[in-house]
Amino acid sequence: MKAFFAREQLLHDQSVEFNRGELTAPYESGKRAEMLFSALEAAFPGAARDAAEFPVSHLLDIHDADYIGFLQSAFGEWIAEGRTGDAFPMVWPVHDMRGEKIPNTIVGKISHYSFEISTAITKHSWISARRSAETALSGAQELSRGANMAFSLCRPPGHHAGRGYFGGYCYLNNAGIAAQYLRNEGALRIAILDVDYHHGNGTQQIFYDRDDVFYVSVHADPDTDFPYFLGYADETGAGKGEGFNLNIPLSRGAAWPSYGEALSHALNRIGDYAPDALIVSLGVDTSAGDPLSGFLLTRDDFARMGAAIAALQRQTLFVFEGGYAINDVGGNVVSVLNGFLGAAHSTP
Ligand code: SP5
Ligand code: ZN
Repeated sequence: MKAFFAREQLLHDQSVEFNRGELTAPYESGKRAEMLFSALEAAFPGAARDAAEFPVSHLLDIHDADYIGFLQSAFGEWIAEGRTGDAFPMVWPVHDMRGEKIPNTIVGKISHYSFEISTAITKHSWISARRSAETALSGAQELSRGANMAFSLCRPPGHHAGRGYFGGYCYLNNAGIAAQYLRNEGALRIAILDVDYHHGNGTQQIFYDRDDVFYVSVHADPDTDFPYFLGYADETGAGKGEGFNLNIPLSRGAAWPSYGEALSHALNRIGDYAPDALIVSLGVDTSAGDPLSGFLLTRDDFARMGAAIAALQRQTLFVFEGGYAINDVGGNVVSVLNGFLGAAHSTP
């Protein structure tokens, strides 16, 4: 197994996060990626690889050009207007307001290109987000060269980022960018299995009208959990993409019996689709004890998850997403990968 990582991903460093009506330390920190990297090095000696660099065209395959331009210049514009802290969005064009407008000032622009208040643009967000996408691309390239599996330690995460917006700690849709890379390399059908606690609203949006990328997500019911406004079971795709989006929302408190059943259903549907490759948006914020989540998966459950995924017998790229119990993240990810590799070894 190769595990891709890029040090520049640690540079993004948000000062505070607005949560529960309070300013808190950000849940999504560089520390969690550093600790995960150490756990991977200990569990899989020699597996670590530096992410390669890729042309920006791979980002433009998935994201709007004006959004990519905005991400690159936003922090500079914010500082040029005399501000000193991180660039936070503050106002959104809801309901019948003029959502199509892109105001000229940075405060207006940052609102146009975002959807929620806990995620800011900081001095190094762009470089970290770009290297995170390149970390996913490096894993995809490994698959295109014939590897059975790879792990991409992406940070910041990606699945909440849409074609033209950031939020939920995400700026670039790493899994989506990797999926399109594999399509460009000749794969006909890609499945994305999203097991993060939260629904991947960005990934769903990007592929909603496509039948060549099947998005399947098991997540907390958006009736009670972020991102609230997408991720319901009746969202099944549109146009050519009808039938190629599958949401399986679960109630808070879900543990392995109900989670495992939902995962089996998801994997059966992916098996029927017969994808050339599988991308797993691997959030481990489903862990019991995660500060943002309400699911109750254990270390052993994560190994069961890995084994269940391996049973599909597809080329598989794991792309890291959420997971905020920083002392448990490494062990849980290693458990998924060991579950996958153990099951892979036991089949010829
Ligand atoms: C990639 C990813 O996992 N993004 C998650 C973004 C969630 N952002 C805000 C969640 C607010 C949850 N409220 C805290 C409840 C604490 N008990
Ligand atoms: Zn999450």
